[in-house]
Amino acid sequence: MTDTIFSLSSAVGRAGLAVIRLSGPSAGATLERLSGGPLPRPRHATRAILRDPIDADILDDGLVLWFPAPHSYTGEEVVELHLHGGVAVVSAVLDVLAVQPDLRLAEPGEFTRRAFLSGKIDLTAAEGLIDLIDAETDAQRRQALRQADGALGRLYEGWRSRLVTLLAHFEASIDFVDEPIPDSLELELRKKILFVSGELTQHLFDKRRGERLREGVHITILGAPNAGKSSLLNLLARRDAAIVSSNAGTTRDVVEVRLDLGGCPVTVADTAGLRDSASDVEAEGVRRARARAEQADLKLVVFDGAVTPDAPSRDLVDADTIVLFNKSDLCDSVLLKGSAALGQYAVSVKYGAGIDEFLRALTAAVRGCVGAGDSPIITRSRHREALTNCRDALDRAAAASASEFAAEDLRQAVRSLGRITGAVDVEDLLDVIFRDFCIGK
Ligand SMILES: Nc1nc2c(ncn2[C@@H]2O[C@H](COP(=O)(O)OP(=O)(O)O)[C@@H](O)[C@H]2O)c(=O)[nH]1
Ligand SMILES: [Mg+2]
Repeated sequence: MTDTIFSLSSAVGRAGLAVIRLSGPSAGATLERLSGGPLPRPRHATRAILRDPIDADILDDGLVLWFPAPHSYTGEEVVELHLHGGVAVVSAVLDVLAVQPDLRLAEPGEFTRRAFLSGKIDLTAAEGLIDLIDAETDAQRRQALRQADGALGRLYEGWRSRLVTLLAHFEASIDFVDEPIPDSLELELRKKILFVSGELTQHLFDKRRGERLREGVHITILGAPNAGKSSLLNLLARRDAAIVSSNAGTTRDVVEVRLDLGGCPVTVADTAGLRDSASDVEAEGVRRARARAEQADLKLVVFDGAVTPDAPSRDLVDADTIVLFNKSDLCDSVLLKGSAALGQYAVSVKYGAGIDEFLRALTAAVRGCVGAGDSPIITRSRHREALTNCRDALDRAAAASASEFAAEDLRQAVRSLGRITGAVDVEDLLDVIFRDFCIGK
């Protein structure tokens, strides 16, 4: 028999309310024991005085909810205790639960793991729930909610069931050797396989927008020493995150801040000024700056508008770059001619001139990186890997020299999709996926 698990499902610490959740075959019986009465009406908040069953000592006066199986989050019997959120209240109730028969403390993610195992949600929905709890910005919240609702899972299951049907045709022809697939049907089947492969290719061609939204868009600030890079970082961060100084070469290591730009999470990195340096430490800083430039989703290349644009910075400008000519308070604006940049702005970071326009362009560029479309998109490298495997197997199937080989490749493709949603055996993946969950979820 499965254990009944319990845990504090709200955050630890002093608060107005706290929620303790129980799930498993003894959840209902435990509630009866604590409340000293019959089970309340299912799914209705009911007031109850909770007592220690051993000495009838009062624990708290709160609300309880009873979800009989299978109509609950986990598919098992579930009880929620809504308590006063004091540290002592919560620990008194947890202590009493810990000594009840058949009860034990839940492991992180165990409630959701049970929801998956009982078929309440698929793996992509479980991942969506983790993302929803971790979401820090509005766009992340929307993406996570869509995935938790099963949109991504439905897309993958749709492809999988189409492939299962195609596979059945091939398998039938293998089982009945006397009745090989007619050539015209075989051609038709292979066309359909290629069609699904094409849809997968389109789905994969997403510039990692979903993953970028989960992880945050990486922006790197680059430019010559003294151009105003650290000043720009501080402006974006609205605090003194990096040291600003008129001494060239002050910033040596990469300084990072995480912010919310128009609902999207971004990590902005300030770097050492690009120049040939006498000092080893500064040279290492320049090496790190260049490495960052390569990984960045977006680059902000800053020039001191009062001096001729330096070659090392100019060389970094590409289609993922916004160019800033800083210190417009000191000079007339110049622009790079024939540049591939996303945009060029004359600004004064110190005095605020031109900053609003630049911030609008930057926010639009960030949104472009993550895309805020309504269709479900890939949010994890695990999905991408499985989809790529699936697509490759489909292409092999379409080109296979015999039906047997086509069937084998199709089986692989079906299996790859099944591993994303958890429709096939994914025992080996569960620990990795649920590791990211917090306790009580
Ligand atoms: N006049 C003027 N000075 C600026 C402006 N932005 C930055 N500075 C100054 O330029 C110097 C170098 O700035 P800093 O942000 O440390 O540049 P970094 O070396 O590129 O990080 C500092 O003295 C800043 O105060 C600006 O818009 N106008
Ligand atoms: Mg600096």
